[in-house]
Amino acid sequence: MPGASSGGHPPIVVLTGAGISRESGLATFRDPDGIWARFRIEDVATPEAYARDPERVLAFYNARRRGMTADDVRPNAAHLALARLEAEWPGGVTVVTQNIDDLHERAGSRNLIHMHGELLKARCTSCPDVRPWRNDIRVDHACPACGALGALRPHVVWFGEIPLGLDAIDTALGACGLFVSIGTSGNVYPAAGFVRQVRMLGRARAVELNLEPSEGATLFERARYGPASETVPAFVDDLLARGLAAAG
Ligand code: BJW
Repeated sequence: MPGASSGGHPPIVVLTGAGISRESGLATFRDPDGIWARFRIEDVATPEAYARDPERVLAFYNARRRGMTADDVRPNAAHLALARLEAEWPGGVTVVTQNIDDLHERAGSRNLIHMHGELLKARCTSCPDVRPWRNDIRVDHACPACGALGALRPHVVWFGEIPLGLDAIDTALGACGLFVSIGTSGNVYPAAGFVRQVRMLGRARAVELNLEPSEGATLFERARYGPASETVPAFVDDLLARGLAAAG
């Protein structure tokens, strides 16, 4: 029985995607008004695009960084509910986010893995330096650590690059008794494969909270559909009141 050995409060892994930040004012990728309706992936989100035209790629991310740091972009009720779950759930909660915004940490989540990186950091392609970076990155910037010119890039994971934190994610998925996927379309791997991974291990229940059924919807045992700002707080209240029975 999932969670039977841990008294109804087994470790939880929550996977989040762009949908959780939409009601904070940040666009998703694949919705009709999403980022990929305005930009081609091949132009802005691959290492080849950056090698070919770094100014274009940096401009894309500079604009998104400015959007993300706007005064009216704040954590919404869904981010806050996940931070409350982490604070109150006895079995421990790991949030694995595909998002490069900082809304989970601003809401108070601490056990957090940014598998696709963080836009408020820059990294150097000439040395191992990764550092907080809130301003535009320009092609003529020098790396503050090694001095290399034109080597700074956003600390994000593009298509064809290996996501971050995969060992820690594997460990968390292997130990969890509940997997919750929130606001992700299930199009991008390896994140899209996590639900299959936990179901194959046979120890975890899997729940989807999304606006609509995702690509992998049939792999989840339970689903609640609606805006994250409503479904996530309600699900968290239910979990904290009834334990794993809320996911059954
Ligand atoms: C709401 C809502 C509301 C809206 N409330 N919900 C063929 C087969 C299988 C795999 C591959 C393949 N060919 C290539 C691959 C691999 C490739 C891949 O998956 N490609 C697919 C397109 C097929 N993956 C990679 O290259 C990854 N790396 C990799 O695989 O390395 C190899 C490796 C892996 C493991 C071990 C060893 C080696 C890297 C992927 C990098 C993705 N990067 C991006 C850009 C990051 C930086 C940036 O933000 O610009 O990440 S792409 C983009 O998609 C971004 C997102 O994190 C990611 C996922 O999108 P997400 O979050 O799901 O958003 P949407 O818009 O798709 O969905 C939003 C959802 O929310 C929708 O369902 C809405 O309904 C919902 N919603 N409003 C609740 N209010």
